[in-house]
Amino acid sequence: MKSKEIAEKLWKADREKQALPRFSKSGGFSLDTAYEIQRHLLSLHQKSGAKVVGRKMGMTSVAKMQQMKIDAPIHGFLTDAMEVNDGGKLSLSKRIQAKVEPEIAFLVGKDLSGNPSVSQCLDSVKWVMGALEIIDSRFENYDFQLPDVVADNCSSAGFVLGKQKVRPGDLRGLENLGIVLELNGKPVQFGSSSAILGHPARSLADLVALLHREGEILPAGSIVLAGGATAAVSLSTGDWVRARFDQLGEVEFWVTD
Ligand code: OOG
Ligand code: MG
Repeated sequence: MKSKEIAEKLWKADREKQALPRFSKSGGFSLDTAYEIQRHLLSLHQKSGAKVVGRKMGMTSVAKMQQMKIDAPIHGFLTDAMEVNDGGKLSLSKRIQAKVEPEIAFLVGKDLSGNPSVSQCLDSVKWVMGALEIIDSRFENYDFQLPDVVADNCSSAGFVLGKQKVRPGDLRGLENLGIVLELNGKPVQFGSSSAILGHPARSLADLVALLHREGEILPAGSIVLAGGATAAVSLSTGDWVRARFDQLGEVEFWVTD
């Protein structure tokens, strides 16, 4: 199958809420091909009217690597159509098997390119925010290998940005912020921003380096999710999800039919 056809299958699986067996079960493809498929998938999102607003990193913490049994950082794209407002509603009517995970988000104020250092990345960050990511694998039971999940845009389905925006210089230790994920008022996951490659800005630096390998840059204005700091939690209708972050406030949403 050609990359374009695989992207169309993933797009259809998402639109029709019909999860697929992982491609790696029947031969699969390389990681380079997986990113090519992801780029075709992006054009399908764009054809439907969505606009790219940023990028996400995945598998940047031990908690996620252990949960998903994949140990290499990966990246995907975020579009305006994926955004859910803080305090808003997430409808499961369009989702297959949605899960949520707390993340640290950046708004990048200056273009980032090449292989920047962590401090160069921090200099370019305008805002740091607490965030929640909604993931929804297009593979049955989240059963995938590295190239599968990359092709599937790293399971991306949605994101919520906290209203509180903080400049990196105004934070006392971006590399060790406590994070609590609550489901219906009960804490279900605990983490720290240190779980994200030791420092969330390391994830940003790795993202820019990965994009550079593909001949791309991270433009000013991009939103970046640095990767889950805890394992992800499954969502059901009626759930109230809230994440609480040291120095970055709270982010929440409600899950509806
Ligand atoms: C893949 C997405 C990984 C993260 O933050 O590590 C990810 C998955 O878990 O299905 O978003
Ligand atoms: Mg994530």
